[in-house]
Amino acid sequence: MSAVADQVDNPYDWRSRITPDLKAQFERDGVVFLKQALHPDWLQLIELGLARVMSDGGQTKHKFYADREDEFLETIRNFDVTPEIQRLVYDSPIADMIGALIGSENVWYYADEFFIKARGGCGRTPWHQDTSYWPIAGKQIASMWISLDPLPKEECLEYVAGTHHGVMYDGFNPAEVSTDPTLPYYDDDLPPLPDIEADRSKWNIVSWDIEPGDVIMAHPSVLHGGGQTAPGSQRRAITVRCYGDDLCYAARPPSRPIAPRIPGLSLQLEPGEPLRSSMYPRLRPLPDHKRLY
Ligand SMILES: O=C(O)CCC(=O)C(=O)O
Repeated sequence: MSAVADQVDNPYDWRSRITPDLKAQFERDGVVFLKQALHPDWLQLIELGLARVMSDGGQTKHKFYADREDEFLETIRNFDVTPEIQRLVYDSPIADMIGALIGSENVWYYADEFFIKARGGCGRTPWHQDTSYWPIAGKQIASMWISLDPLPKEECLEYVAGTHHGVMYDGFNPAEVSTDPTLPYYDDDLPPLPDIEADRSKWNIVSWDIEPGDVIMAHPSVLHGGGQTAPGSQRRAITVRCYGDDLCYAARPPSRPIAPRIPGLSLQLEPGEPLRSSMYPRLRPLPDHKRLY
């Protein structure tokens, strides 16, 4: 088989998957879906990383709906403490795919998060935009959402297409999600989140049936939220977030810390400066000290 035919036939060759149409869709909707884009080996690595995170008492498990039947867990910046997630971030095609989608040859790591709904009956991930919590501005950033479990679209992460072009709302308050998932985080100058669940028909909600190996890539300013798990189901997902050249530091309301907290960042950077910090290592081009050959 010729090299060109091989590229087109091999779904795991990311170069043939990030097409001009896909990039145009990302620009328009802020979210795209790719079937069978990640080789099962990368999923195995995520599974190993998740097992280490769950047995690591030093990695904080944040609880949504704490101590209720619908409780689920989230862990953030697993990269900092988990060799499997470091390998995933440096060695897998995730950074290449995000770089190609956002149009940046330089790619930096922003964060990763596990969302662990380990059984049926775990609650909804509240609707939100990530950028409300993050000290950034710019277009060249995307999160890749990867589920280890097959899911029907109702249990997948859902997005309101195009909302990255609109208003930046306040975040939800993690401590109050059991009471009202639209209660504001900063309660300062950002408008409160709309109650999307109250009338879903008013919003252009998109989601997909998911098989392991499928991925969703989204701009973090797109409103998104996640379905409950059905009885007998589980949904173990990781999201990996990377950015490119145009991303800058930006201030957020002073009433609450950004999430995750990055103490010292506001002492190093002025609003509008490129987001450069030892917290955000370069992934592409791969630094020499990360080359294995
Ligand atoms: O998986 C989830 O429920 C939430 C994911 C999320 O908010 C994200 O990827 O930004």
